Amino acid sequence: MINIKNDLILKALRGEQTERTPVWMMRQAGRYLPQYMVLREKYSFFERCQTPELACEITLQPVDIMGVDAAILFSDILVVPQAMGLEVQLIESKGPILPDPIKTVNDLNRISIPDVEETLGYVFDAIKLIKNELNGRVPLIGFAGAPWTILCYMVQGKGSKTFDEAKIFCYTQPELAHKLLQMITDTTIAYLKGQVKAGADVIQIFDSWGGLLGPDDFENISLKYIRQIVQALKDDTLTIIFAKGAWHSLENMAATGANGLGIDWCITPQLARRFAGDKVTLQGNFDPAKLLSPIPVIEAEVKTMLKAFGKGRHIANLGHGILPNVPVDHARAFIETVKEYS
Ligand code: 1CP
Repeated sequence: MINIKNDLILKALRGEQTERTPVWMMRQAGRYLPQYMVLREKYSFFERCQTPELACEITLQPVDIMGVDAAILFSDILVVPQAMGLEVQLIESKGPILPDPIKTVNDLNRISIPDVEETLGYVFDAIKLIKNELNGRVPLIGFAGAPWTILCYMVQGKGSKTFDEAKIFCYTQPELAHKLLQMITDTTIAYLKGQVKAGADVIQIFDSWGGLLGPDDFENISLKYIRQIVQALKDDTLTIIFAKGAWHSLENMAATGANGLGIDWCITPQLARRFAGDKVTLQGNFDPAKLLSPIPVIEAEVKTMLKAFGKGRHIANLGHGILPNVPVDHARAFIETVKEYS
């Protein structure tokens, strides 16, 4: 085991005191970095995910270039439906396409709970390589999509603002939907345990579309399954739940025993803290579009955000992924302002 030199994020998640607020950015390995664009031109998306050397190089780019306090594995949440037997294509400028989505019981018979070593072993190989290359500089965050967010893509077959087909599937065929959600959950638990075994120090669960559900549906369709994942991992690693837009359920999310909760910019840090209680670390919540402001504005707004969170139990981050059109020096101003503030 290599000792982690910069363990600010691990300490913050355990509720220990840190000399300053740690910082990373969701989607920090991506299109805003010219070094990523070079590899994007040479290799297809899944080549980049499935070749451990490429995934490793891309994962390390923001650590080397931006000086963030954590690395996040370069991969995608949609490798899980792919491993379960659904075809996933990534079309440039169109986003993900699943040409044969799940609509009926017959479709469910086309997929299975896979052997994760066999189908996702390339991710575990990438993690081992990344841990080696990081050599203890910063912790490595592994991740998966929340079962509801994965169902969204498996049923809708593509990105959507409303995921109405996925919702209708859950509302009109609940038995089938819960069967699918449980299959995704079982696959995800095995997958994340594999990531931890390979060396991931923290696991984040991305429920990007959690906010499309009302509070009762969020509990029944999403949190019920996230809870199973957090429970299954709690003795092995530190966990963060990021359910975008689901601020109404912060109290219930905190009760899962997760170490951290991600919040977006549509809730104040003060209100999020009131809902979540004081036994969990909050992560967020800078509006990613604000990184397009002039640098002095970014610096002032970041300080306002840090003040609102107050001291301790906070990991600075964006409220969702970084946008591809953000200038690198603006993203760096975000990171540097957090690092200098104390
Ligand atoms: O180069 C490209 O054009 C590919 C764009 C891209 C990238 C860089 C996709 C396609 N995925 C990724 C990597 C990725 N995806 C990471 C690792 C990199 C990092 O964070 O630094 C992570 C954590 C994800 C997670 C992911 N994929 C989420 C959850 C987080 C979020 O942003 O909400 C979701 C919803 C996806 C699906 C997906 N994959 C890719 C795109 C463009 C999308 C979104 C599609 C949509 O809008 O519905």
